[in-house]
Amino acid sequence: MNVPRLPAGEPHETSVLEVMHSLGYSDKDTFDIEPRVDIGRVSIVHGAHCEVIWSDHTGTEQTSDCRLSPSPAQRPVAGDWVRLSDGKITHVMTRRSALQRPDPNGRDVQVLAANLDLVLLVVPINRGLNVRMLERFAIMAWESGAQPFVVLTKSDAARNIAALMQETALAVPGVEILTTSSESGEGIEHLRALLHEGVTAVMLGASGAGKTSLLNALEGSAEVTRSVTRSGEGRHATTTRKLYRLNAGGVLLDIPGIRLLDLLVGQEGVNETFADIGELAVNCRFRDCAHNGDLGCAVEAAVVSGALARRRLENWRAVQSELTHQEHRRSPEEMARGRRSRPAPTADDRNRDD
Ligand SMILES: Nc1nc2c(ncn2[C@@H]2O[C@H](COP(=O)(O)OP(=O)(O)OP(=O)(O)O)[C@@H](O)[C@H]2O)c(=O)[nH]1
Ligand SMILES: [Mg+2]
Ligand SMILES: [Zn+2]
Repeated sequence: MNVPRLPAGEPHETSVLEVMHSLGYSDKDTFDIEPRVDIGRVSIVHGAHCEVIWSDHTGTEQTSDCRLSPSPAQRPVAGDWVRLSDGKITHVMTRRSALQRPDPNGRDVQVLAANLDLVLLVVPINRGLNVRMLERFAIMAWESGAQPFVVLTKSDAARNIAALMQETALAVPGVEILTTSSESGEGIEHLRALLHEGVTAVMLGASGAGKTSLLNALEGSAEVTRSVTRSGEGRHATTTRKLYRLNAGGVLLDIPGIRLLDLLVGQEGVNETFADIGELAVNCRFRDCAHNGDLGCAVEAAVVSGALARRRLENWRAVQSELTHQEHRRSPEEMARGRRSRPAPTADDRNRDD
């Protein structure tokens, strides 16, 4: 455990820690608070500027509008801890977790939010459950290094909730599920209890899933929400990623809706989300079994015996092929070279001096 090093007997330093705690600082953070060093947390990034909430050395809370450095390595996102000097960001602390998706240019990744404990998978159930979407959000959450947690929304307008919860549990095994309604208040108290001091959570969900409404229900606040079209296009209410400090003591990031196509698929996240298939695969004859007509495949045998839903395997295959496609997109050189056994050198490889 990483206990912040603070000199004893200096009352103002205690207040520095208080401000830090109100910003979500916890023993999971791997940096120390040093005397006379200004540390803060990025609450929102807009264009070439970002807002940082920080404590000066007397423990007085400050909010600064900081210019971003043009170097991408120093480019903070909402949730980042930063060191400041004269109101300028001098250092972005190493992230202990990060929610990422493919960059719109398709070749890189974009960090959406940093230093998270919980990723709330916000999925509406008023029109049934979108399993494909839920699975992909779960993959993205597992990849982030934070704990996924499913928040099913709009329960007031849903039917057959027990069946939907069962379907959810099958899609994301091992992940806790909570049903909520921002209209009736169902589940809001439970959610509030989850978001206590020291917890940083982000809401991941499609546009119109009810993320901002949850924030309002939790806080009694009135951030603007607006109905969205069925396709989720064109009328996104939330356009920035922003960190809110909750009355419950925790910190919650509200981000714009994520489209299915924008999701980052990673092998680790796939393995966690499809842990049931992984368990069965232990008994496949070949270690690299593709569970697709391979000899001695235990996964396909489970589908035949009824132990595994066929749809589950089909979804796994779809995600696997997306993963391959994304890897190629991120590495066009490799694609151009065709299927050679040796992967194309990455920038890191080229910088090695061997
Ligand atoms: N019936 C019902 N409708 C809800 C509930 N929560 C949200 N809505 C409605 O769903 C619509 C979208 O809600 P938002 O909270 O703006 O959704 P969002 O996830 O923040 O959407 P983006 O900001 O675009 O990502 C609004 O019309 C809300 O009134 C709920 O618990 N029950
Ligand atoms: Mg919103
Ligand atoms: Zn197999």
